[in-house]
Amino acid sequence: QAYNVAVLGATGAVGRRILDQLAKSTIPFDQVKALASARSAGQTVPFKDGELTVEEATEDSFAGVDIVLASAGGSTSKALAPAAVKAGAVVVDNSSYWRMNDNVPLVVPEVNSAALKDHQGIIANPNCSTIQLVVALNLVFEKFGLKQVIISTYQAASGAGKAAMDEVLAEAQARLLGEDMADLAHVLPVKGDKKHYPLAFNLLPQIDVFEEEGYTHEEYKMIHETKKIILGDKNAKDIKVTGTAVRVPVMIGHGESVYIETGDENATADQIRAILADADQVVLQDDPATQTYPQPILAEGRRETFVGRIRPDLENPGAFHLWVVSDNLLKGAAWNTVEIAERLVDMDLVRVPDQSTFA
Ligand code: A2P
Ligand code: 11C
Repeated sequence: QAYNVAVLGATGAVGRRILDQLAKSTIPFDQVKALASARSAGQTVPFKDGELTVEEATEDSFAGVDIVLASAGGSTSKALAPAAVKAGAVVVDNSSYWRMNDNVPLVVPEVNSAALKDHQGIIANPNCSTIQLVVALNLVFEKFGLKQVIISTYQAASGAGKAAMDEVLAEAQARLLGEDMADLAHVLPVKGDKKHYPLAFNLLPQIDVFEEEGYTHEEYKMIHETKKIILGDKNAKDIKVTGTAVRVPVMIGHGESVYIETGDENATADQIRAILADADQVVLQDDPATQTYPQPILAEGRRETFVGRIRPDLENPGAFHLWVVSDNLLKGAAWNTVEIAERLVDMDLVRVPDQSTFA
């Protein structure tokens, strides 16, 4: 069987990569539709050796479509995903809108593809910083248990979209020419927030808007999404998760410094290295003698998650530090979305159940 696929948000940084990953995937596709806002209707986007003409996404766009791969923002997914499901399509959504909904599995295939069995037509793709974290931690959790996880992120500008990337480059250029760069900040740290600061030659400890207790929305996403994915249907004790999310002047590839307390005081760094060396879609880059460790410029364009700097905490037995890097636009977004669709095909789950709450 071949599937008709629609990519919603096909003109965006992630949507273009979804088309590329779809072309390289094992999904047997027939027709592929590129959908975006009315602004882009009639434009073309590259696909395989040719191009697709972009159509405006409306509630009527999904007739005959089997799979929707969506990355068009939360409000678009809120409005259009139910319409797609009503038309009989299964939606894999990269926005944050559906992630914490009890009727929506939140999936990283290497970690919890079993959750796909309960889908009701909408499957959510987690936040990029969550995905690489759970890929690195899941097998450690299964072997030793996890009591606590503390994350500090070093997140690339591309997480905030193309306009943010362009802004950083313009700021860097101005600074190198000896000009004032403060006036060039219009997007970061958060497009809709009151103040904007340059990211070039700077660090911004704000990703997304501030919420209760002084945490940002990005920090809450990492906390809640990690618990939903890792704890999932397993009989695990609650894991304590917290973190600080920081934007750094890198274009592509998020870094994460991760502190974990396992449930086994005798666990060793060599055991953790051995687990990660065998893990699906993880690349171990961990050799201080040869200065080998993950770096964003080495991860760009790759589907895997890279882990290194694995070392025991010097005070707490069973606790470790890790450094985790992944391409936030690929494993953090486009590839994970397409990979979920691959699993749906492999598990024969490309269908909307009769009792769906969304249909
Ligand atoms: P468009 O290019 O027409 O605005 P990014 O996050 O890189 O900015 O990409 C966002 C994607 O979501 C783009 O493809 C964008 O299309 C699409 N999009 C934004 N708003 C809508 C909407 N109301 N309906 C459909 N697609 C939308
Ligand atoms: C960032 N993590 O780096 C964000 C981008 O919930 O899918 C992804 C937002 C999301 O700014």
